Amino acid sequence: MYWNKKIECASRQALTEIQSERLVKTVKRVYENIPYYREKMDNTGITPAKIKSIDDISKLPFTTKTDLRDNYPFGAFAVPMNEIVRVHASSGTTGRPTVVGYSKNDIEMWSENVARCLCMAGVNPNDMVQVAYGYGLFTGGLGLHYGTEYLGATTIPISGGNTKKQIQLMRDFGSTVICCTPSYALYIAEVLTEMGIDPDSLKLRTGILGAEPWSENMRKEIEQKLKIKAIDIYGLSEIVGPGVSCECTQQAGMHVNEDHFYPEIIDPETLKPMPPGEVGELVFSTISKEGIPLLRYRTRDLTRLIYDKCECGRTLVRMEKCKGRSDDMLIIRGVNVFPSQIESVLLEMSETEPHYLLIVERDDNLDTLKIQVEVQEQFFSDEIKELQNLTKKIKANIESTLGISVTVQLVEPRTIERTAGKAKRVIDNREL
Ligand code: DLL
Repeated sequence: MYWNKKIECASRQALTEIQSERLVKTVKRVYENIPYYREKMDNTGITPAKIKSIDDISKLPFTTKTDLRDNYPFGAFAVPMNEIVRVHASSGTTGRPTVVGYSKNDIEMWSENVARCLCMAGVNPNDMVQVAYGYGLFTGGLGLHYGTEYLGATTIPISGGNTKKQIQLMRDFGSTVICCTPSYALYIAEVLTEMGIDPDSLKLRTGILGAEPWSENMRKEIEQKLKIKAIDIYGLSEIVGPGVSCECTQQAGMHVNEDHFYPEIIDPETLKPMPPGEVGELVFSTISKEGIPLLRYRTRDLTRLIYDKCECGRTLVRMEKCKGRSDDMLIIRGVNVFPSQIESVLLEMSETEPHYLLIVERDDNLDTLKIQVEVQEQFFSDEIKELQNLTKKIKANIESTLGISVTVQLVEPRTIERTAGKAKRVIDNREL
């Protein structure tokens, strides 16, 4: 087992002391080594001497993805390139990728944090872990890989895709843990059914699932279909990759490794800190990283922090399952819509599959939302009347949740594209 009890069960005061000491050092380091931070701080009149403890954090300027893009590729690194042993990058949907660099110590720190996460999730050195996140510039594959090795479990570095092979190895090697996106986990379940394999015949018992938002209903579906405990793991490449936070076996919020990644919740409009326990945008400061330290990085992810002690004994603050991203939030005719709300409705209905696509258009200055929904095989009937009734029912359920009118289009089972990585749920054709 890899449980760093000294840190993970530390008192709030002990954690605050570690955070303060590390923040002060980080601020000094970025000021001295990263020109854009020095400029940012000089512009706002903040000197490292003004940051004496973690309580001073709100005096510091925010960092955004644009800052990293402006310093593409290596301008945000705080150490010379000969100390960088690895780079990763996130592609993003537009523009230049965001590049991150790791020193040897960063890789060690990252591996330890992922190992902590796996341990929280109940994974142990006897486990056979199938890492089905993509390997490469994406942090998912290598991040989980280093973590499972650090923990001492057996690692199967299969990467994403080739689902039949995934299933074959799962059977032959007796994989007990699968690491992949939640949408890919569902796809694996679908292929298992197609292949006529009973999930009970597999040894799989845990899924370490993350890299995209997923609802509680989606968790239930995955747990039932794969007969596993589905654990939520969170992270972002800018901060380190997977391993920033993870659920323990209580599945009641993700413990943040806050001795390395200090979380804050802000109001995305006013940028002011939110009162404790309220939902807002998650902001992280890395307080131990060498390669690319980031201060107050705006994640755009929406969640809240829970400071109560967890049943598992860990005192590390928990973040609730992400509600979505502020930039994924669609504003349709003035109403905020999150794809996860629609996902939840579809999962509550027995006739539909959690595979859907939202298509947003603007006709004559009016936004329209069309939702393509996959119908379950047994409900996909040739009877037009039945399909019409089902369409009406889905439409009514979604409209009562969102409070806006939508168009629902039923599509045949397995027609919405499956991916081995992050699912694409929205096509926004509006020209804004
Ligand atoms: O997705 C790192 C990762 C890999 C996390 C594997 C977990 C497992 P990026 O590609 O940089 O990094 O994307 C980061 O993905 O800001 C969130 O919007 C979203 N995200 C990641 N984990 C979760 C999660 C990886 N558990 C962005 N729930 C983040 C909801 C998540 N959203």
